[in-house]
Amino acid sequence: MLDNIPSEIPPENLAALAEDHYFAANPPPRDLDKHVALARDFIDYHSSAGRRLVLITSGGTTVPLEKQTVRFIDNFSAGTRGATSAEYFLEAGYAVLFLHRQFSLLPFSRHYSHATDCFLDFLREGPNGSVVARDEDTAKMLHVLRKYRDARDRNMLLLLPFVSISDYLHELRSVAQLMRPLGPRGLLYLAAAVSDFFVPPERMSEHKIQSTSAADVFKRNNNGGSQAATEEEETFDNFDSSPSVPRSKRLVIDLDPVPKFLKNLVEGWSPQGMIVSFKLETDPAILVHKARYSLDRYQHHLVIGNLLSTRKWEVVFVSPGNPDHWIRVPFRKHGGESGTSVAGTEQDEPIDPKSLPEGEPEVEIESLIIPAVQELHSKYIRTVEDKGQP
Ligand code: PAZ
Repeated sequence: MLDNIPSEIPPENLAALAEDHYFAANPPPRDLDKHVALARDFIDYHSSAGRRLVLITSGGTTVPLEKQTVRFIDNFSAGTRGATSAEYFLEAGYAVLFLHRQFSLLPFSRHYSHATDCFLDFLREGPNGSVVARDEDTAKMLHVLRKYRDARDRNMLLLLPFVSISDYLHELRSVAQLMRPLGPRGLLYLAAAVSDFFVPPERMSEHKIQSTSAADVFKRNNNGGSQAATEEEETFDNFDSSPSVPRSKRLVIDLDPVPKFLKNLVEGWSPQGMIVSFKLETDPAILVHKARYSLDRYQHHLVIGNLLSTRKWEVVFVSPGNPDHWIRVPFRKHGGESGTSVAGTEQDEPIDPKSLPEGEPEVEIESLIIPAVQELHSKYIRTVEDKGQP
């Protein structure tokens, strides 16, 4: 972290200093150069066609505890929001650069992965040793396959994976900087669930963190220690049933805050693109306040607030100069009279999760979010083009 900041550095330069420090200290992902080359070609292709392009970030980031990573901290995000949004952006004519957590949900294939059924359950053996879709799944699978093939064949979808928080930040910075030629036609839709904390490299163990001191004793013995000490140490480990584990045997993880780079993104990396961030909370009482605070602090264009328990049913749009705008999928109140439809934008506070029906909504909320974002993006482009700047 930035200890010893020289007092003569003006506060407005602190963000740049934090950026330089973070990116110098945390190594880039191995494939960054390859990804940058792919992203550059993709962006240039769509930029010269005058097309809108959206960078979607999706899925969670890992926080490695070791440099040769065996253990890491992770979060809940499966990438549903990002992958589903990508399909609706493609539908709306956007080229989509999909920066996603490796092995999280992908547009189109999401319909058949991470499902309750194994994907093999959608298939059966056909004539002459062929493999075909089950009859009841054929129509939907063909529909999804055609859309996927169309997006790929027309070079409208680029998939770039990341794993850790530092991979994510390196990739985001590089891709956002490449988006400059798009001007206001570039849209950044930051739906990834990014860790707020990390282990800085100077405090990260190179090798797997040990749960016993056997390795220390091994090293000591190699330097002339005794066999008796080895046996004594090896029998004591963290899996002992002793109710009170001494502090020396615990794994205490000390995390630093991840620098907030939204300011750098807004002011430096992608100064002309429209920037949409997401804010996730679990406490309904603070959601709108936190979303508005983020908007005021980073001065970007839209914060989409959502609650963990209701994120597939409602979100709130918080944007400069506009009242909070709730978007909801129509639903019938759980336990309410049949036909009682609660929907729309009238209710201006979070819905009670207990009133929601069981299971998944019939409508994907992204089918409502993307047209609303698209409308704001159109306004944004007009404003920038009229004024000559955002
Ligand atoms: O990936 P998912 O569909 O399970 O969840 C989506 C989400 C809740 C991660 C996303 O909508 C979101 O709020 N992302 C930002 C999280 C945050 O950093 O506050």
